Amino acid sequence: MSISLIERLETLIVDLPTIRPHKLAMHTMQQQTLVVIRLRCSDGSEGIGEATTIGGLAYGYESPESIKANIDAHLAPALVGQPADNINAAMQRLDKIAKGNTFAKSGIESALLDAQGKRLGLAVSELLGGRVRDSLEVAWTLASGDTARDIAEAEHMLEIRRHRVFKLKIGANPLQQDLKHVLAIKRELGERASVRVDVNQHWDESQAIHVCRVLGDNGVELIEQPIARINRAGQVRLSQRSPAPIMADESIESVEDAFSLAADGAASVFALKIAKNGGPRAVLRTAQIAEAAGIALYGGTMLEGTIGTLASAHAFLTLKQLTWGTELFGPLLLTEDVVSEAPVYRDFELHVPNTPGLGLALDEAQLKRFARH
Ligand code: MUC
Ligand code: MG
Repeated sequence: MSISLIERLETLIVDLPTIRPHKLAMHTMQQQTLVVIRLRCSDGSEGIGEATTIGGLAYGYESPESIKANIDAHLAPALVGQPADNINAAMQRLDKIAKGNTFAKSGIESALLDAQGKRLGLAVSELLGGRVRDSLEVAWTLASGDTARDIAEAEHMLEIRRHRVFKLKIGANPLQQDLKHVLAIKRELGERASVRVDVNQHWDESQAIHVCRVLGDNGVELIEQPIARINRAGQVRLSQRSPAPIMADESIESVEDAFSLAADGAASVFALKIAKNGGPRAVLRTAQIAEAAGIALYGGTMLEGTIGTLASAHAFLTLKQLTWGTELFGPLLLTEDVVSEAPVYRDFELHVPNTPGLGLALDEAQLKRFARH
């Protein structure tokens, strides 16, 4: 007999300001929008989760508004009255009534884990089998849209020892302009930093074959999702020919995608994102596929705030290998957040406390201030 039942699942859309516009190939973010999920249980425990995407519907198939609507109308009613402490049963129930919707499911799975962790007095990483590290290297994304400003930003991050790995968002500009931008930054930072690029699917194979070679030959260490996710054969060919490893990001929209990518040999690195897999437990299934296939791992982000960032971090703390580190910098892109304590970034790493659940508390006043009405 379960001692705790799910009583209510509440969703709240929160709009938060960012430190500067964040330019991606498909969208320029002027703010970030989170869907905060509160899971109330009959034993009085509460779980917090977050479901966050980028640019409304510009990045993925779920928007903050559709996430909220689908949880309110379909996912929450399926869970009310169910045991709160059986996460397998709850998530299997959601998979039965809802196809896809991995962002919404990820927020709910995070909330279930947070509540269970608080109930048992265990950190989520311990619930997931145990952490093998306490901190994670965190890359920073240079995406101001201006080369000189990006260089100044990188120099500042090196100086304050917050980041020494930089991901450059490219793909929106003509190829030669993007190349000039990346090579100028790499030349300036030299061996002091690792420079990588994320193209967000904006090249075609004929462009990518040439540019990946130039980037790799000039010290760019990793190339993320250069071509469209649907061009699987092209990605296989590119992976074989590029001197720098190709990382799959948009190509992975489910654990099943991860399996077929691995089977096809379409990437030598996977970006792990809880939102694209359906939660911190689901993302570990993708990690296991990668490990079995000899594919390296990177801890990705959908630029979540602190809740989603910590939910990701707890999963990544348990991994055997995380060769390419993480990019869990979402909270640092925000000037405001809805939790009472900011996460700790120090000496190039995010340090994750080993306290019950996700290890955070909501700031009710901030939640009220930034909630969309
Ligand atoms: C993406 O495509 O990887 C992650 C970091 C960042 O700046 O954008 C995201 C999305
Ligand atoms: Mg990406």
